[in-house]
Amino acid sequence: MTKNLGGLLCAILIGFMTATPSARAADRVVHVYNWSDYIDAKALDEFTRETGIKVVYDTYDSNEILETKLLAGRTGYDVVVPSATFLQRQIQAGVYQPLDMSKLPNAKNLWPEVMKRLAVYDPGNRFAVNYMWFTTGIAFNIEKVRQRLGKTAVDSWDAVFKPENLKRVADCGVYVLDSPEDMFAIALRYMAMNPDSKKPEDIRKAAGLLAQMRANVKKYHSSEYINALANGDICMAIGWAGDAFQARNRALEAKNDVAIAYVIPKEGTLMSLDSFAIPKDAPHVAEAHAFIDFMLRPEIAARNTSVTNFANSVTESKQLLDKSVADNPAIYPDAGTMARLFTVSPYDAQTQRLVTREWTRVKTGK
Ligand code: N2P
Repeated sequence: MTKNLGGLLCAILIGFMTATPSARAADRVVHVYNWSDYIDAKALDEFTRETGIKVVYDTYDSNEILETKLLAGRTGYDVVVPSATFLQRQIQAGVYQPLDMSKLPNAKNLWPEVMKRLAVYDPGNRFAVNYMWFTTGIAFNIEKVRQRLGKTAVDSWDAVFKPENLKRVADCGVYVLDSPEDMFAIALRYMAMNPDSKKPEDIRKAAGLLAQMRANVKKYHSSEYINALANGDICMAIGWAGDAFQARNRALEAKNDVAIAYVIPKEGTLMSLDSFAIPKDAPHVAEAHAFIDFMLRPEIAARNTSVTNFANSVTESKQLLDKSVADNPAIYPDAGTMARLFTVSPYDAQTQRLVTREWTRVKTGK
């Protein structure tokens, strides 16, 4: 009896000891809100396996969606990934908490050049660390576009802004990013105006150029173009670099004879920086730091870039990448390409209202 009781107690004790760590692990969670098609899903599993922290992962495809939630507060998110201009005004609106750099030892791996560029939006790099940086350009189906534009090379924004060009490719399907910040900056640059102009008359001129595209645009959307290009449902998209290469790779995997290319037009384009930040009311601050720090490990950053084809800013990760990614100037721009890239600053409230109104008019005609 005593012996049996001892055995039972022992069994309970062993059961308790083995159950406790997993029970504790189940308690730890981090809620991440990130752009769609922007991470290696296996990195999330690995993070959970290693730290015991479960990841609740949710996605969006527009800064406006993220901002609406952040400004309403109590999102429940622990980690979000705004673009730099939005980050700046969200910092000013007080929606973020400063990062605890002592909890981010891997931040030492960040490329100083990118963090310097980010500091323009987040002085002193207090609220954010960079995740990815990239350009906005033209992704297209090589064969279908060649059939329609002939020898006209797609190396200029002329391909989309000259009505006669866009009209010729309209029948095979054109998507445009539903991202006014990108589209206004690019239109201004194409018209040889300051891409960062906040003058109402400049914004209206850019809206005029953008509005004349509407008849030839199948959809304004910021994520569906990846599959639509890969499937051959559309032949051209104004989109983000990594997404374009994901479309190319999905088509290659499907062996469907669709070949996709991406160009940074010669007139130059917008360069954007997407960064990790922690909302002020995040429920799991320690877990948020653990998550961000994990993503800053060179081998994890390299895997995220290999899968998404977006450039990360972890210096040591570049040597771990396949040469086809690391040496692709459309992913990691070389000095010559870099010189053609520009960045913009956030819209003040009044300009934002004008841009929102004009963008609706561009898309709907009303
Ligand atoms: C990922 C798009 C991220 C770039 N699909 C836009 N911030």
